[in-house]
Amino acid sequence: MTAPLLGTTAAASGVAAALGADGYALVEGCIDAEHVASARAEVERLLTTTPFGRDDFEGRKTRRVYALFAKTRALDDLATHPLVLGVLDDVLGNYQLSAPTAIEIGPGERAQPLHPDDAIYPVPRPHPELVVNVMWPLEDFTAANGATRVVPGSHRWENELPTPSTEALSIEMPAGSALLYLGSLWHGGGANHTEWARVGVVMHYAVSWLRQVENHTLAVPPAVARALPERLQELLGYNVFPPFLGYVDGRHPRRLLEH
Ligand SMILES: O=C(O)CCC(=O)C(=O)O
Repeated sequence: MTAPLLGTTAAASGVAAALGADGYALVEGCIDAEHVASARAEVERLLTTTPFGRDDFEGRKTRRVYALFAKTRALDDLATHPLVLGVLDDVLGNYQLSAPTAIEIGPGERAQPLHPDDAIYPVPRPHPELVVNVMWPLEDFTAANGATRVVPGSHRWENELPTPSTEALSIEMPAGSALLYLGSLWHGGGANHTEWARVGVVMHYAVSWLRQVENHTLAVPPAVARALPERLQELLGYNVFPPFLGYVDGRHPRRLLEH
């Protein structure tokens, strides 16, 4: 089985259609090698002070960098990539960054348990899509080094659970690709059987009427947020879901960033 490959000229509507059909879509060539290298260098820098995970879900040989937008500017462009935002406009409508995380799966790590990311919200399935993820591999992802695994079509499952015979597909993809997958899709990080760590950044978005998994308006100091592009400020939570969900003292939260 191969992943749907939409190519560099993929239009947002085509990617959204693939997400609806399969639960995931792979778009190669979204960022160039220079961009990958600068993002990778920054993530490597942050990883030097990042501990390993605390349980089997985070991964005991896996390191995760949270509060990314407080720590580096190298990933801002990924968060606001035009193709991604076009797909999100189509699939989620009003959305925000929820749990953006850099993930380094270390040598010897076991496969992460399969899960749907939207299970964190106590909303019975099926439901309208609440979450979309974008995995940005900062090096080539292979089945051997822990490529993200997906269960195609599982976004349509209601109460089914994976079994030992469930076929999870490792999405092999070159650095610079974007793997989009719905929050309702069962997926997980792969086992790393190589001697080298696998590094990627997952940008996790949720509809704006839900609570963000990470509280970015607290994680990113206002002095940092103030200097960011307006769209990124909105995605971090300086926004309302119309007409006024999320106001601060009766006003749009963007006002807090004005001098
Ligand atoms: O690292 C990956 O490939 C996926 C990680 C993931 O699904 C998660 O941490 O929720």
